[in-house]
Amino acid sequence: MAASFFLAVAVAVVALAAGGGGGGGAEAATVEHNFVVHEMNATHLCNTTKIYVVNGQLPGPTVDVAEGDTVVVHVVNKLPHGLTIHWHGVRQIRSCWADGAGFVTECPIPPGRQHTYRFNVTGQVGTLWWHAHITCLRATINGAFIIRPRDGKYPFPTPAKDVPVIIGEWWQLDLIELDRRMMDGNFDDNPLSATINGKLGDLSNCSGTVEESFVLDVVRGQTYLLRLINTALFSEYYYRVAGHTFTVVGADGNYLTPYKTEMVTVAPGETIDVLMVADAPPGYYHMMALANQPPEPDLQIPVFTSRGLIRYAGAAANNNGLPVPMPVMPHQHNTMPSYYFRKNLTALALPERHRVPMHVDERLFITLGLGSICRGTNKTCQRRRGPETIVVATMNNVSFLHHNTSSLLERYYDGTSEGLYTEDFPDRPPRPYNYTNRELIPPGPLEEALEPTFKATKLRRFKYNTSVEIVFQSTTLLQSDSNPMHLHGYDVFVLAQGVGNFNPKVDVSKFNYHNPQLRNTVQVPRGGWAAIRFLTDNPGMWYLHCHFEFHIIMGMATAFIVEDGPTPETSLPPPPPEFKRCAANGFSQP
Ligand SMILES: *[C@@H]1O[C@H](CO)[C@@H](O)[C@H](O)[C@H]1NC(C)=O
Ligand SMILES: *[C@@H]1O[C@H](CO)[C@@H](O)[C@H](O)[C@H]1NC(C)=O
Ligand SMILES: *[C@@H]1O[C@H](CO)[C@@H](O)[C@H](O)[C@H]1NC(C)=O
Ligand SMILES: *[C@@H]1O[C@H](CO)[C@@H](O)[C@H](O)[C@H]1NC(C)=O
Ligand SMILES: *[C@@H]1O[C@H](CO)[C@@H](O)[C@H](O)[C@H]1NC(C)=O
Ligand SMILES: *[C@@H]1O[C@H](CO)[C@@H](O)[C@H](O)[C@H]1NC(C)=O
Ligand SMILES: *[C@@H]1O[C@H](CO)[C@@H](O)[C@H](O)[C@H]1NC(C)=O
Ligand SMILES: *[C@@H]1O[C@H](CO)[C@@H](O)[C@H](O)[C@H]1NC(C)=O
Ligand SMILES: *[C@@H]1O[C@H](CO)[C@@H](O)[C@H](O)[C@H]1NC(C)=O
Ligand SMILES: *[C@@H]1O[C@H](CO)[C@@H](O)[C@H](O)[C@H]1NC(C)=O
Ligand SMILES: [Cu+2]
Repeated sequence: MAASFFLAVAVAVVALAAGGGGGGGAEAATVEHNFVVHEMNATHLCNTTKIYVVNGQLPGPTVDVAEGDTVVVHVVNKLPHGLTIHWHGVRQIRSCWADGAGFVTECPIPPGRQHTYRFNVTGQVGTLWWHAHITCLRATINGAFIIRPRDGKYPFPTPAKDVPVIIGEWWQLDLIELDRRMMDGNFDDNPLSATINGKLGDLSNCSGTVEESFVLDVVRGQTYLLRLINTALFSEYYYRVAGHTFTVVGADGNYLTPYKTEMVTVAPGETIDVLMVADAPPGYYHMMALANQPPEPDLQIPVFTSRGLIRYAGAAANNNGLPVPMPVMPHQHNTMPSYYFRKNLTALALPERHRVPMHVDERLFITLGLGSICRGTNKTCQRRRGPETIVVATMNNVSFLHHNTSSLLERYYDGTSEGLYTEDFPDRPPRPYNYTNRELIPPGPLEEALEPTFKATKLRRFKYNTSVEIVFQSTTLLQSDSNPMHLHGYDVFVLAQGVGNFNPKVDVSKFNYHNPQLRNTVQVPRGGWAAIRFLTDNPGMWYLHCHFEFHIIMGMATAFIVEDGPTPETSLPPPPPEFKRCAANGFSQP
């Protein structure tokens, strides 16, 4: 059970603020939460382990706001280590200080201390989420962040009920220990199971004890809005419900053109909103989340699934003796359904939000892959997954060196960045090669010359109001994963995606300027590419990283500096009075 201090925590205080109006809807409110982050014992698969949670809940509390509201969250850190909370997908316009990216926008809240995050939610509607953004803690410290339309009107029939469906993982290993091992290039650890809303599901059992399943109660004829969120550290998931279909209506806090499908796919960091009509004969139906992964010769992880249940009101307890239908899932090695699913999605173009910049000021081409560095202080070492190397992840052949005593934003703001980072993140790969050649995957033989790399904190600076185009290219260097790339502080237009190597001569003609999706997380296909465009209209220090936890820890990350514009309204304000600088949090900077 949760410790007693949890009982003293008020769940949410909603207070009306002055002003607001807008769209004839309800007035803007201040939504206030207390998050007490603490250790808790949990028992799964016959083993009691210590986990890290918010307010005794797994998943954590839902933040539920209307567009235009102010959010205030008081975080009390009762863990024995540092903590930050990131508001994943919230644009944080001119409030970069509240972004909660550990050592990027703030130094972590020390054990026993508290911090208040305060920000506005403007111009976004749908589902986002929040999570710890330090080490691997986000596996259990996470929750849904729902933004409702200010006027209460959806561009689709109002659902009877909406339900977060959080797909995650159950880790038996301590998450701090997991982080330490991954940083050392050790990738032998795996979760024990996938979870749906924290439940492992009845396909998992031990000593005859079956794990609990997530159950969704429905009434025949009603429509449900499922808010899917992938909080997993490792995998992209396929999700289906037997006997039912979905209409996809949103993703990452933006509406989509309604798209009918039997299956959705959601990568770490992404959210997908779907409508599901309970239109089947009353009874029980299984839902299923299945992780996909590249086939061999890529290194294999176990197959992760979680099974849940749809239960119709009035259904006989024994389902009239009939077996409960199971959805038919793709093969776990078939990653193409993910590609086709995303290709079929377009934005529900809103005139005030959907102006794709038609010119490009800065063009980047960024390769995503793995590499290796020598263990210890050796300058040369035996490559090809030998004991002398540490496998790392790279963007344009730079493996991001994460700092652990300073905040990049603070040092940028203070003008004291020298020695901490440089601003020479490369705009293109230093050494072009056949990025998707299968012979770059061990046993090779082509990877040996390309895998040596290095660690450095290289950032990229942009002037305010710059139109940036980036083509991300997933490579097969050492492995052939997809890469869910997440940019803080922005939604980006996804102009196109493709398999194989990006070829500007052919592929630019496929760009969708009319109604491209706006996403904060862009799944760059396995062995393929994705092209994005955005306008630098939000000054600050914005983390850009892969949302596979092992990739970010290994260095598939950088940060974008967006300079102030010409006016106070286009500039990053000073840190708010309640903001705690690194020194105040006990970090002595080099
Ligand atoms: C978890 O269980 C251990 C062993 O029974 C106990 O010492 C510890 O106090 C428990 N922790 C919490 C947070 O309840
Ligand atoms: C939120 O919006 C209000 C009203 O526009 C403004 O006064 C306030 O400074 C904003 N707060 C933040 C943290 O951006
Ligand atoms: C229970 O989990 C702990 C922590 O990961 C692990 O060391 C131990 O071996 C597990 N015990 C069993 C019976 O699986
Ligand atoms: C437990 O799991 C195993 C393997 O998945 C399965 O074969 C078995 O039927 C399950 N047992 C129960 C009681 O559900
Ligand atoms: C849309 O999805 C269907 C079914 O998966 C697929 O056959 C089709 O190719 C997709 N459309 C596009 C444009 O990718
Ligand atoms: C460093 O290089 C030497 C000579 O090649 C080798 O014997 C040693 O094991 C290497 N050290 C590490 C940590 O790989
Ligand atoms: C902090 O970073 C330094 C240098 O990058 C590294 O040597 C050290 O192990 C890191 N400490 C922790 C606790 O991660
Ligand atoms: C690149 O590699 C792919 C996959 O192995 C291969 O089909 C293609 O022909 C190669 N392209 C070039 C230009 O060598
Ligand atoms: C990365 O840079 C290293 C030199 O630092 C070089 O040996 C290697 O071939 C490069 N790899 C790629 C993929 O560019
Ligand atoms: C941004 O730049 C465009 C021209 O590229 C200009 O028309 C616009 O006024 C600028 N906006 C701001 C806020 O500076
Ligand atoms: Cu990645």
